Amino acid sequence: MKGIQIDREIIDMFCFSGEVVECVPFGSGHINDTYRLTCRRKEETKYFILQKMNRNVFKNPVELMENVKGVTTWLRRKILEAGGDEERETLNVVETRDGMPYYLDSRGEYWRAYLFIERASCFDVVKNENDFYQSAVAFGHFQRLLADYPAETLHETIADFHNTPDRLRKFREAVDADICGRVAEVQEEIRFALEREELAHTLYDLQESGKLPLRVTHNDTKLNNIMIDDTTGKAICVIDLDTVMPGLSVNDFGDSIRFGASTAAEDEKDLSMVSCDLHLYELYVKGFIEGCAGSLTETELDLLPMGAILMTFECGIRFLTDYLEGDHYFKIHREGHNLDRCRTQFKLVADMEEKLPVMKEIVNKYKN
Ligand code: ADP
Ligand code: GN1
Ligand code: MG
Repeated sequence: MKGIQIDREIIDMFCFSGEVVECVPFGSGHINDTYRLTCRRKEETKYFILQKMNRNVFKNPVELMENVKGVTTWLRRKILEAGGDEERETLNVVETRDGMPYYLDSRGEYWRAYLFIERASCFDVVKNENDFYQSAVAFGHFQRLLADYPAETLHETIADFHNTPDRLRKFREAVDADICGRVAEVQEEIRFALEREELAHTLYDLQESGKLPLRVTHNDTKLNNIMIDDTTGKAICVIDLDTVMPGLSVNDFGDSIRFGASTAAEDEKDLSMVSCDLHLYELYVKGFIEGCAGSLTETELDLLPMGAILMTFECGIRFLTDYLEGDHYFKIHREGHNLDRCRTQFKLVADMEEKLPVMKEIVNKYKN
């Protein structure tokens, strides 16, 4: 086998068609270890995704895979009813030889496999603005398809995932503990975060008081969690279903803006390059509202811009917390990577705070 050598024990457990001839690291996710496998049978070549799930992040991989199985089975049915292609429009779990959706190896690691979605791509920055618009329609539509999913059957894969006040509390703890001695060099960032205590509560409090409805949401709606068809340019499949849980629609909207409407990559070092592109923002507003097809309440629509600010702020404090704690959560590829990521997020927050009135006007333009 060419490329990375994965134990035969693991490869042989899954029902791949043909002989596995190559395994290469794949994608740019921050959480799981992702590989693309090439399988050959006679003249035919087929690809699969193999992932080692991140056990540090996902404490209960069995429950997580129950969610993924439940959601993908549900989506598959809806896609078939609509005459779609169920092998390309949703993730498809490849089972193990004993019919399980994951494999627990002898080292205690959990593995899973998916059909590889061919002739489609994921992007880390917007290369073509239509891709971004299409991703908005697809994320909105995804929420719509899951609107009547039995939410009570979903496990909470990460507790308090988008509980921003709790994220701020954990951040304070990391500052107080200062286990890596990094607090002194990030005083400006710490101040930026702590000044926004009140902001951190906005959406959470509205959720608690029942003014914002809990829906089945994706919770990690960045552009590289959606596959865009290479030929049609349509966003065909929402991937990375690890955090599908009850959540807020405004957070799904907001996380997409955080990542995709930025004029620079999430880890850009030159902060002068980083701002929120209002044209991309507008395209996303239009697409998301279309994709949700009338299902959002007036309050949700009004709070879409706040979702963008808060998801960006929350992500910034998560990166900074991880930096202070020694980079144990997000994968890093260089010294200070999480700090660089935090800085782009805070730059975006400041920019969006200034642009908030215009961001609201843009929503108003599309909301009726
Ligand atoms: P992470 O949680 O680490 O972000 P993802 O599930 O998002 O892991 O996978 C990482 C990357 O792998 C994705 O951004 C995408 O590029 C690629 N990928 C994941 N699943 C598939 C699939 N079924 N077909 C093709 N590419 C995929
Ligand atoms: C992680 O898994 P990935 O790379 O798609 C993270 C998100 C963050 C994002 C920041 C389970 O997403 O919450 O917003 O990094 N996922 C998890 O890029 O923590
Ligand atoms: Mg991902």
